[in-house]
Amino acid sequence: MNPINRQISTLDEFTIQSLRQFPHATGELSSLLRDIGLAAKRVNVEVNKAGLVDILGDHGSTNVQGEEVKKLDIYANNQFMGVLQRGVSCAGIASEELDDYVAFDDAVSRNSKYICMFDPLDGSGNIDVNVSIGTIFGIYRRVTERGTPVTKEDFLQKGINQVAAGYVIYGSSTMMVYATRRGVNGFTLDPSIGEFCLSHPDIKCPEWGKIYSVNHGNFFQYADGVKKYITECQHKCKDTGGPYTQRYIGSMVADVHRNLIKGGIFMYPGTIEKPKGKLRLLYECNPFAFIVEVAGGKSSNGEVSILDIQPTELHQRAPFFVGSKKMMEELEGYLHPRL
Ligand code: AHM
Ligand code: MG
Repeated sequence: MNPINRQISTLDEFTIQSLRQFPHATGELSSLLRDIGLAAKRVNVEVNKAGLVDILGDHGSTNVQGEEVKKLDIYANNQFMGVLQRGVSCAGIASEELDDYVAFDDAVSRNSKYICMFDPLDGSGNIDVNVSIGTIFGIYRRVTERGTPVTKEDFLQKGINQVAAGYVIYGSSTMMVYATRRGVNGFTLDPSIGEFCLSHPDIKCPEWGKIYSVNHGNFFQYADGVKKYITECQHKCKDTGGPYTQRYIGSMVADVHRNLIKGGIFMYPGTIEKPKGKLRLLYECNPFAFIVEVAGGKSSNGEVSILDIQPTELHQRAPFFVGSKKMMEELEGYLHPRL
């Protein structure tokens, strides 16, 4: 086909097209995903000129709206919270950047069906060195009555209850990837039209991969089973008989995105100092566990699927293992050896 005639769906077209298959759908989820896409585009503009911030204005200076120049993760948090609050589908949010959840308290929001939890700018420590960073989000149907303000109960849901989850990667190109129970699809931002366009339809995580991603600096702090598995990764690979390849960017969005596409395993285990590891269950682990499981992979905290953990606190942490199904099963063999 002549490339000029090729039709590429934008994120909006794709979500509306998906709606047509469900005549009873209200369009609220599509509208929420569009809001997230809009916030992502705004954050992308700022992330792309992050290196210029000190040149354009030091902290303490003001921007064109007369507001103080804020750290990018606060900026990102405010963008995501703002579009969701102004939208018509979200009754409240919880964010890695905020101490408590926020119940949107206007009549439209109180009537909305969904809540959203997000890490507005994951890996933000990497901004200064121009390494890819990202946004992570999980969307749930509220469990309290519509028409009332959301409560903590709406946020302390198991990951398995997610209706959709996704991430935005601000990388060599900017992509938004989201999953619903029906599949995982990836959209690349076309800067010439300012739209996310479907570039990676129906993503499946390969059953096997050759990549393992873990912070080796913590090796001696890990449990014996994890150490044994990492050592095994250094010795064998199912396909080639050689060792697996180690890749660790230190930006989970970039690490898990690569492993989702190419096949691989990502691990952030508990350590002696921090038995629950570093990553937040609600904002980081649950969305990625959902995306990778929908794509055919597996997730675990070392005991059960991440998606089966009943949260008790908004900011609780969990050891996190996620990736290709067979590699995860291989890992589980080391964590729970049969006697
Ligand atoms: P953040 O939410 O403060 O940005 O931290 C999360 C990030 C992940 O993206 C990444 O996988 C991890 O921290 C890296 O941590 P470490 O440097 O301990 O390996
Ligand atoms: Mg984070």
